[in-house]
This record gives sequence, C-alpha cells and structure tokens, in this order.
Amino acid sequence: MQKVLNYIDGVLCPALSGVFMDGHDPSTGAVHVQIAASDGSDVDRAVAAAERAQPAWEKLGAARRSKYLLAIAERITERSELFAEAESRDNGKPVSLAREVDIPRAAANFRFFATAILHQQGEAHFTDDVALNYTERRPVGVAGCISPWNLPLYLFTWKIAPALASGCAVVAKPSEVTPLTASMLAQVCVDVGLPPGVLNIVNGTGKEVGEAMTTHPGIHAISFTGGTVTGASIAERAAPLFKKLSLELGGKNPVLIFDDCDYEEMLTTTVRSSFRNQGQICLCGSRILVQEGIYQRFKEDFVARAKSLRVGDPRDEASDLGAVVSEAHMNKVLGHIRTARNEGGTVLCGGERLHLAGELSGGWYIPPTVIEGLGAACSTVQEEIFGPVVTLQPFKDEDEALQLANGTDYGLASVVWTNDLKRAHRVAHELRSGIVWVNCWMIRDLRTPFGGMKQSGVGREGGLEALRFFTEAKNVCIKR
Ligand code: TXE
Repeated sequence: MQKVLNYIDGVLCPALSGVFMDGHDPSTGAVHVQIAASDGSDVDRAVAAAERAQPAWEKLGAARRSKYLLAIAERITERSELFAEAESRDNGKPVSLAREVDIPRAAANFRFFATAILHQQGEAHFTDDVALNYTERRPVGVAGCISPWNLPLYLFTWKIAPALASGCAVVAKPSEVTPLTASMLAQVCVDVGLPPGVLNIVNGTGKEVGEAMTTHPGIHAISFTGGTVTGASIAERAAPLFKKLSLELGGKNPVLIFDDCDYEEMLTTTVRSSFRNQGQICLCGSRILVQEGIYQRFKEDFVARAKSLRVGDPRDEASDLGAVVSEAHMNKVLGHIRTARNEGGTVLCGGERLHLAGELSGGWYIPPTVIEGLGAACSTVQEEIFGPVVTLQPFKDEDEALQLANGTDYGLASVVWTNDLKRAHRVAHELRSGIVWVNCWMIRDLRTPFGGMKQSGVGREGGLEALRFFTEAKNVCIKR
C-alpha cells in the first residue's frame, strides 16, 4: 500500500517511531494509504533542519528563490493530472473539481509569490530635514504552516509559497485526513533540487504534530487554517511564546438575495456557492437570505436545482458532488441535520446519508440538503456545518437582511445579489465580513487581502499581507 512519508532535511523518511496510521478513500471508505504518524521528536528534527537552512535561503536573494518556486509550479502543472487524481481519491471531491480548481491554484500560489517578490517596493519616510527612516523587512525565521483537509494542496501551498518567497524556512503539516498531495509536493521539491531543510513536511495528528509545532520555541510564526476551536487552542498555546499568528477559521456565510437581482445568474451561482466541494469550503454560502417577494419562486427553483445535482463516484466526470471527507465528518453533518429537525426546521430536500451501489457502498455521501423554517437564533443557523447543507430565510428589507447577515459570531465572507449600485455599496460597507462578493462568488485575485472578522480569524492572507506576515519590519532611522 502507498506510504505517505515525511520530508525532512531534503529526505523522504518515515516517522522516527516507525509508526504509520491509516488514510481512507472517502468514496469507498476503504484504507488506501499508510501515513507516517509523527510526534514531537520528528518536529524537533524538522525545526533543526529548517534552522540550519534558513540563513542561506534568505541570503540567496529574491531572484534565485523565485526560480526555485517557479520550478515547483512548473512541475505541479506538468503532473497536474496525477495530482488531481490523488486529491480526489484522498478527499472525495470530484476529480473534475480538483483538475479545474485545486491543482491549478496550487501551482498559481507558487507562481504568484515567486513573481510578487520580484516587484516589491520598500518604504522610506523623510522626517523633515532631520532624519531619513526606512523599513527593512526580513524573514521571521522558521515558519510553521498548518492546513486543513477541504482544499488540501490549495491551502497548503497558499501558506508555504509566501513563507518560502519571504525567505523563511518552513515546517509544514498537512491535515492527517488528506496528506497525499503534500507528499507528492515533497517529491517535486526533491526533483527541483530545493536545498535541504528549506521546506520540511511532517505528517501526523494535530494533537501530536500540530501542538508540538505550536509550542516549539524554534518556530516564530504559525499560519493556520482550520476550525475555530482549534484556532483558539493554537492561540492559547502560542501567545505566551509571542509567536506571530495568522488564523483563518470557520465561516457561516450569508448570501443576501434582493428582488432586483439578475435572477438566473444568481440562481446558478447560488447553487454553486452552496454545494461546491460538498459544501466544504470556508467560503461557501450556507445561510441564504431571500427578499420576501421572490422567496417562494427562489425556494422552488433552488430545491429543483439542488435535487438535480448528481452525487456520485468522484472519478466520474458526470458527478457534481463526491463524498464528504470522512466518516466522522459525515456523522457530524448528519447530526446537524437532526438538530435542525428538532429545532423545527423543514428539510426540503436531502437530509439523509446516500448509499451508492457496488464498491461505493461504504462511501460517505450526503446529498444537497436545503432547510427552511428556522429562527435566526437556532444552532443550525448559527454554527458552521461545513457540508452540503444550507438554510433559507426570508427578509423584508435591507435593514432586516443586514441584521440577519451580521447576526452570527462568524465574519468570513458574504455574497450580495442586487442590481442597485447604491445599495450594493451600502450593504457591502455594513457587512461585518472580511470578503464581500457582489453579484458573483469565488472570483479570487491573489493580490487581495483574504481572511475573516470575529470568530472567523485573525490576520489576512494573500498578496502583500502574506509577505508581511512572514517578515519582521525594522525601522532604521538615520540622522541627516
Ligand atoms: O479541523 P481542525 P477538522 C471546520 C469545520 C470542521 C471543523 C473541524 O467546521 O467540521 O473545522 O474540522 C490540525 N494544534 N473547518 O477537525 O481540527 C489538524 O491536524 C495544532 C473549517 O479537520 O481544525 C489539521 O492539520 N494543530 C476549515 C488542521 O489543524 C491542530 C477547514 C485543521 O484541523 C490541532 C477545515 C492542535 N491542537 C475545517 N488540532 C476552513 N475554515 O477552511 C488539529 N490540528
């Protein structure tokens, strides 16, 4: 059976303990890989290798670091079909989605930061004729990157690429649920001759590897994407060590649909923003708020579209949705649907586990699920479900829409559908979320700040924000 190894000091290796753990194929439920089950001693080795590598990596300079990152992007692109198949097998997502989104974006992450560092500008401040201040930005040192299972290679590289570009050496941990493409990335790094220790990948659980990274004194910054509870625990452990922290956490994103919108475009996009990747994207819109006048029409059309989506074998090009990522996650999502019923919600479609035939019979499938009739305070409307489950709520006017939209502890992304330009600006201004899409969803420009407010996180990724996160600013003041 295929083994997922660590990548430490330039070498692919098992955990020091020699222990492996099972990795599952969500489409069948079967074990399909053996994953190195590392612990703190592997993290120690990885940090030591990174500390040795970091000074030379920084001194190499932006132009030569850029060449390595471009070479990595190139190899990912060359092997994109293999990467897409592996991502689909490990995560349960349709291979078509991995091919279209995950893998091209992983290559784009490297390409973007490889070229961004060639165009950076410095800052200088003239203090009248008394002094000149300039800002020097140097890498924070060894950076820790911890990523989740929903967009495995996409989010892993979204952290690693800016850290490496900034001159940091990196210790990175992919989710233990989906580590396969990270190990393929390690092979790419070997193939392009990335200097040993510049990137180290340690596999294992959050408890063993994630916590050891969070508390390791040799790691000076942690970039994390995952659940809000995990984020809080990382913050608690890292704060006394004064580590820099970037936390990209959960969401409960509202979609505000006003009755003057382009209806067909809104409908098509809202189906996508609800169920893409089985609803397992932190940016999916899970609370659909619809203006009263078009509520009934929208409900009927949306449910019909949701029912027409094909849930099936992730390898089948015709599948719109594949499997959810794990049995535990499937049970968690089904638990939320049970709660919704207990809270008085009406399930308009979906709502139960789907059993497919043949070798897929052990797979973890949930059909698109639409729920209405729940009050704004219900836990179904308040808590992140992270599956193919959305709620519908009607609203009267802009004020009520905003009240509902802002009425959760999360603040990651929002979507607004209206053709009234003034209203679009007004509503975008009032929404308490880090990202607002107007008349669109998931258009991403890698230069823009990315992250959430409230319990959706601390800090921003993307563009300059990421390059700043992985560097320390130093002001040098010279008397004139
Ligand atoms: O994420 P975790 P899980 C949400 C979603 C999901 C819930 C839990 O609601 O149902 O979080 O998912 C590592 N110290 N999101 O359990 O546990 C872990 O090994 C350091 C939203 O998979 O947060 C993995 O690499 N690290 C989300 C990473 O953290 C720890 C994407 C994420 O795992 C750790 C995923 C610890 N104590 C889930 N415990 C999004 N916003 O995109 C775990 N980890």
